Amino acid sequence: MISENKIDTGQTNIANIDAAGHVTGRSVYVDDMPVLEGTLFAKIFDSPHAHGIIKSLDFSKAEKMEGIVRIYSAKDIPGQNEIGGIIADEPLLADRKVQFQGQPVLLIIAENEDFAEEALKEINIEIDPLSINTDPKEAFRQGQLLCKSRTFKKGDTRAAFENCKYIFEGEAETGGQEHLYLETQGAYAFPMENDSIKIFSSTQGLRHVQETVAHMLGVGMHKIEVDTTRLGGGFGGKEDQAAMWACMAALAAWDLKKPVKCIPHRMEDMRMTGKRNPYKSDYKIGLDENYKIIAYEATYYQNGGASADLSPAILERTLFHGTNSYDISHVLLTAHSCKTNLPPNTAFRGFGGPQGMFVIETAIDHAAKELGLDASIIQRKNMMDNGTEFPYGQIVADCEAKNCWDEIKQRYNISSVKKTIEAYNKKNLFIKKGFSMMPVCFGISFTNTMMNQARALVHVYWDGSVSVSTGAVEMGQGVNTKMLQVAATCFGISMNKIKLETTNTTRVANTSPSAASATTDLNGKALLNACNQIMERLKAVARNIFNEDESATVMVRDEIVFINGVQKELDWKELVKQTFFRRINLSAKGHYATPVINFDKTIEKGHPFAYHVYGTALTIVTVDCVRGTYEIDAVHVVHDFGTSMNRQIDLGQCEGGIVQGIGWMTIEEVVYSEDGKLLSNALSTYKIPDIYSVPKELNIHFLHTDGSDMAIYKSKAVGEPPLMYGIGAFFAIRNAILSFNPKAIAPYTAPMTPEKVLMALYSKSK
Ligand code: MTE
Ligand code: LUZ
Ligand code: MOS
Repeated sequence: MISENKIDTGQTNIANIDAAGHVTGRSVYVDDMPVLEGTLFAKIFDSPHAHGIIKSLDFSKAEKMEGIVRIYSAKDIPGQNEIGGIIADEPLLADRKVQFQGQPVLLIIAENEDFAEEALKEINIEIDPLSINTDPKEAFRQGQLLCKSRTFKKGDTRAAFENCKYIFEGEAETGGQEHLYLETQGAYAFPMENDSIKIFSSTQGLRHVQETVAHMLGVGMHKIEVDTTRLGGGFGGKEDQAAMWACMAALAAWDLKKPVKCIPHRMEDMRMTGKRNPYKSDYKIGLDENYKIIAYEATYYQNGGASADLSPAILERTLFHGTNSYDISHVLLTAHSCKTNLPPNTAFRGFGGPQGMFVIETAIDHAAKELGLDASIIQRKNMMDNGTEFPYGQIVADCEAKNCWDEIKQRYNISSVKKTIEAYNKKNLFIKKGFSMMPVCFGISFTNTMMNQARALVHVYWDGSVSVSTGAVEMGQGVNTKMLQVAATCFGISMNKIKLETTNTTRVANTSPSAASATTDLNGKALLNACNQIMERLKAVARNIFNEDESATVMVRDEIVFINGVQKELDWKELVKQTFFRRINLSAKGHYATPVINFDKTIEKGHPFAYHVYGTALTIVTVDCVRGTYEIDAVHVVHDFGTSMNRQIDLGQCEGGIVQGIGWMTIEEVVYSEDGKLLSNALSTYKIPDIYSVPKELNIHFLHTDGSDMAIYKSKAVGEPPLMYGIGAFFAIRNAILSFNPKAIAPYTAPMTPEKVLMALYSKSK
């Protein structure tokens, strides 16, 4: 007997279908598309000041220059001059006021980019300066908030602190992070018949691009078609912020009836787009004599930049992950989204979760240092388990937190790691090692329940080949490969019979962005739904051909039809043909909406997540105490993948996420001057991890679990959670510093750059 089709172990090692294209340079990005004759090029004139009133703006000379077709300002926008996704507070082109350096003011359309760049030099802007602030706590003091502040509350912290033996308070700070996707932002817009526009956009969120362009032009969404082949990385930076470039290209294409390309150079991209939200936070933690955390309070000051963008949603996820993997009875978390004169900060892998987790890890580390313990003692003692209630009301189920931690402990023997490090540090005066443990619990689902839906469109052509469209955007995370696996498994056919189409708003409408690590779950389940519909029709035809009744089980394996487990003289191709001859629909639209989830913002309680992903990382580092430089010796992880449907891709996501997280915590430093100018504005001044900075040893172990039925094929979401293992690097380095200089002043301020390490090594507290 052959059983129902499910992803079997033989199918979990399928290579990413994009691998060959990527390494041979054949993969197509927006800028690789053949350029249509008559195409014009867009450049943006952006504000040189971070805050002020535009007194005068003179582009009369620029307009007359060679190759310049037109220059657009705010007043030339036919519909709304508005690109804000959650809150309408962000103009496409600055009108009267500028609020950050890099804010678009004018759109220049030229016959080529060189002409446009020459024209940029001839634009004169005069700005009456207003006061500039780049600090979130200062913004809070001035009452400059982007949205309503939020509070998550569980128990009664005030009363609980009365009963705590130990109470510690302090501050924590995390920096920004530049997305540095290999492919910069970009869009290529074509005027089409009947006043419609087709846009090829490098976006994670096609619906947002479609909607924003439609509003900007003052037309219905049906007039705007958005198409995305793949992204050269998004990491959250193209969840909302792709819309601006599409609007620029579409505005000119609409007006001039010519194709228009708008793709910024790297430095323009870095200057004009937002980054991961930096946070400043205050915490207070209370423990009893057994080191059980009784109460925890945190106040987060999120640096939102000049407009809300996705910051209100990011703020929410900070609250959701404020207690990470810990079971704490009394919790009070308050979060403020602060308006500053920086580019609007935005989604970045983890989406506020890492920022929240850093604060609780800081509080625990602080307590441990004061109590003369290893942080790991407090971490393990307070680990959540089934039945624990999150501060937002969801009850922990299928908890793997302790399992991951304990498996790390068993595999690597934490106490012997500790002893080895102590012995090493005793022997070596100017080289010190340190280690840390970093548990992670990350909720899967968009925190906005409404967004947890997806659709897919499947055509089976009558020669047996298949076309699959979903709302998922491939950005390197391998979602297309996983989509092919879903369709191939459901149909019982080879993956090379299936074509994964571009993501397109006319085939799959109203998509949620490819984000929140939920792309594969949502689109995979919608796709499975579509494939199952077609499969049911095919099965009925097979029964009909062999005169079987309803009770006969039909399946296709390796393109051969089986009835009641017995192989038949009928293959997939013939079955499809017979179905078509009977005039039965070989296409289907699938839909999926995550069941169970809900959240009531009025009481800040509910069950927002379909499930959680768990894991623990053990990080070991070596610090050169003469130079302040460091190396990550090892990161050992036990991660809960559920039942991975593609181990290669999932491992890649884990490794990439960890290295990106380590980068955020160590060497990546977004620096603005006091007047709001981005100083780390190029690859020469902003350092991301390279092959030399990755951990020398990186071991990722698959936790043995059953997975969750809420995940596609029980294969849990993997995109974001591993990034947070990188937080361990901060604490491991800090520990190494303290073993060199126990009196070091080493604030909980990330990133822990070599410069800061050096300062700390030779600092001295009283
Ligand atoms: N991996 C690559 N290679 N490139 C990316 O841009 N984005 C990350 C993660 N992994 C990203 C990536 C982010 S921010 C998210 S939310 C998820 O992938 C999105 O894809 P998923 O929902 O399919 O996991
Ligand atoms: N985007 C979003 C996200 O709109 N909502 C989310 O909850 C989310 N989570 C992670 C990443 N992007
Ligand atoms: Mo990822 S921050 O959800 O794009």
